[in-house]
Amino acid sequence: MRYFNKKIECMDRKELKDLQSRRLVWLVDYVYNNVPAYRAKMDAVSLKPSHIKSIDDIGKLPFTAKQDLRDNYPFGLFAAKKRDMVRIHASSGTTGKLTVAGYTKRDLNDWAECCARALVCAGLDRNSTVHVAYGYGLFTGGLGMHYGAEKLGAMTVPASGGNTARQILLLKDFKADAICCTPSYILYIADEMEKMGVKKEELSLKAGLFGAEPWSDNMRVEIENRLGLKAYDIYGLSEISGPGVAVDCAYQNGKHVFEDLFFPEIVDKDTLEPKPYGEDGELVFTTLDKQGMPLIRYRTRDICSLTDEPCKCGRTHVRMTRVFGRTDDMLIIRGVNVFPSQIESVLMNNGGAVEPHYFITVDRVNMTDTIEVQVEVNEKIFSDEVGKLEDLRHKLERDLFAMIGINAAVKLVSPNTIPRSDGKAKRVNDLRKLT
Ligand code: DLL
Repeated sequence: MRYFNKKIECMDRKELKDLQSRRLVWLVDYVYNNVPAYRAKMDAVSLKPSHIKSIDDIGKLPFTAKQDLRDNYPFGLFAAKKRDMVRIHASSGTTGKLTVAGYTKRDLNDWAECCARALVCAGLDRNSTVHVAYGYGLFTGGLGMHYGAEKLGAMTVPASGGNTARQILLLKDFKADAICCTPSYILYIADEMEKMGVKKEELSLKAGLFGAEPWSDNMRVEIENRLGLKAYDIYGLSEISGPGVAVDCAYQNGKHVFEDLFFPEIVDKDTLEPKPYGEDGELVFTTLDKQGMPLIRYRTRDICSLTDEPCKCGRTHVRMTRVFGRTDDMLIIRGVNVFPSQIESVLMNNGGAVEPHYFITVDRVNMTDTIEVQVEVNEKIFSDEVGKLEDLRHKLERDLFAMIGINAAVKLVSPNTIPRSDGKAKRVNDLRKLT
């Protein structure tokens, strides 16, 4: 097994805990003295930096939420001096202002290391060619993976998103060993390859690092089959750094969280009480070594669980499951909580009859919530007789009812009708919010 930083990635857990403790003690003192908003939060609960002696004290610290970033927009949570900040990123949320993140040189170095570790997890090394098709710009995907690939010493292709025909040409001609993009974009690339008559064997892809949006194990199988590569899940968020907070290893059995830098907790999304490993809840991160914009107990809104079961790869850092929903993309339809990921898993469990391209519309008609799921049918089924399509539609409606407990109308649409994205896919339109 190969690692980018074996000493850290395979560190004995007791030693890792000591490292986390030392870093947390530093961090709390640092933010207390450099970020007025943190000082105010701590003062409000009469907490002094000296009260934090080890990582076990983390529960004493107040949470940080997206609203804190908005309230301190744009630079109010920066802890380092302006002259030491060297990079800004930002992500657009569903509501209002951008969420801004700022980095010092050391932060960029740590982040690049995380992405380099991730690439090694996916089996790459300095002899590899890495094609980065995440967007470059304020979004962290492109530049994050780019600097990671360079740090690894791989030949890096800064393709960015868009112009899919050219991407395919570059993949073919430069013989990239790996591609980094969203899971929805790689499927789009696969569709375009089919149209252009390019076979997967004409490319040299062995690995893909896919993330920035939720995806499922069924989607993994589809991607691996269509592209002939091994698909790794990579997780991250701009507030914490960007891609490379956690990543699958060769065993693809949960993403290792780089715990020397990001301390993960799972809390109950309503009571905010910490939950033990193995239980689902909201993922919370503390950045243990960041200078530019350190965050304490940042509520990601992502729902998943953690495990500290040993992993066969030898890495000792805990693993997180797939993100199976966000507290803020959970739809409440006729009082029932529904996650788009549940709908996706039903659609993808139909033996390949439908494509992983779907769009959910929620509306309110005569005071009652309605939900419609449009999904693309594969070419073969679409050209079959109408009776079969009707059977499929009824089956999907029954399966959806069994999964989510409410009736959803399914509309089968012809291949390639649902708009594709070269970045994060938009899959839900909740028209109720507009009224
Ligand atoms: O999406 C960073 C990133 C870029 C991660 C490239 C991986 C690859 P944001 O735009 O700030 O940052 O969005 C962060 O995206 O809170 C999750 O809800 C979601 N997300 C990111 N990775 C995954 C993943 C980047 N692997 C938000 N699975 C996060 C599920 C993911 N959701």
